[in-house]
Amino acid sequence: AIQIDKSRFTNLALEERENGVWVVTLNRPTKRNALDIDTIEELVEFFSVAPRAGVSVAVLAGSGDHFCAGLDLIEHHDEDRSPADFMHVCLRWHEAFNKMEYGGVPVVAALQGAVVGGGLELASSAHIRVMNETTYFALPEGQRGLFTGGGATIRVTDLVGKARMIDMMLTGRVYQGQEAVDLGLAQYIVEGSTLDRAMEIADRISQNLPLSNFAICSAVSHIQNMSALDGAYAEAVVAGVVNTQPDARARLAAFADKSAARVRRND
Ligand code: 1HE
Repeated sequence: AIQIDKSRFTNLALEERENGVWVVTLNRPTKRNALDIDTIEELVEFFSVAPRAGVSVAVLAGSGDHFCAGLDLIEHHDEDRSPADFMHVCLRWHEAFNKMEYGGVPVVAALQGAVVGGGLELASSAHIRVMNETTYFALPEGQRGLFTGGGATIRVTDLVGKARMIDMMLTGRVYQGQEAVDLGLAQYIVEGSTLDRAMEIADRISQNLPLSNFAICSAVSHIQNMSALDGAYAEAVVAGVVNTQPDARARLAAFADKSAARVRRND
């Protein structure tokens, strides 16, 4: 497997935990983890190699009280970018976020405080989002004279629907608490540490076979972009590979000999 050279990362703090779970922490708390171009490049690098480096699950976190304040507005102001410059910036964001969504490594985001603008674009590229009572979601681009450039038109619209997405962009509406879960912005709301719960979720996911996780965290997204006809075909091909993997034989045998856990309703 490829080795991840942690010394190449400064805006991201990388930590390897048990069972191939890696914690990837946005590490500019004094800037509320705003996404400058260096951070985006580090995300591209990490999520490009992670699928081949034995990363079973990536837990994405932000240091400090806020997950992520979105685009680094100071850098954007100082650089005084041309349209072409900023288009290329956005294409790097897409490179990073597409690697996350389609790369096959499950990404669990631990969210606290502001998850706004590009921070929401980043969070919406994760497969699972965990929030708590401090977490809030918004798209302040409209008020800043900006537009989303990191995939929100696609991913946030997928989560909340077109009408809510447009309302969030036009009015800067903030969603928080249980309502945010009900809308689909997060799947879990917890009291206290979102990182602790994200780690528990990651640990559970890491018990699955890697090829199953790869398929879940790449095929569902790819198939969503296909027609139903082509998607059904792709699903059959993926299932052909995954459902006959040699490592699955032991799990099937355990079911057959009744030693495997049964699926039961929650108590
Ligand atoms: C930043 C940024 C940033 C904070 N870029 N530096 N995003 C926004 O419009 C969100 C802008 N940020 C905020 O609304 C607030 O900063 C927060 C709610 C996130 C946090 O509030 P607070 O009171 O804890 O912090 P603060 O005092 O506002 O900021 C602390 C420092 O972080 C300060 O720097 P300092 O050097 O003066 O100490 C801020 O300048 C810095 N900071 N947010 C740069 N975003 C691909 S297109 C994507 C489009 C977008 O994402 S638009 C951006 C939307």
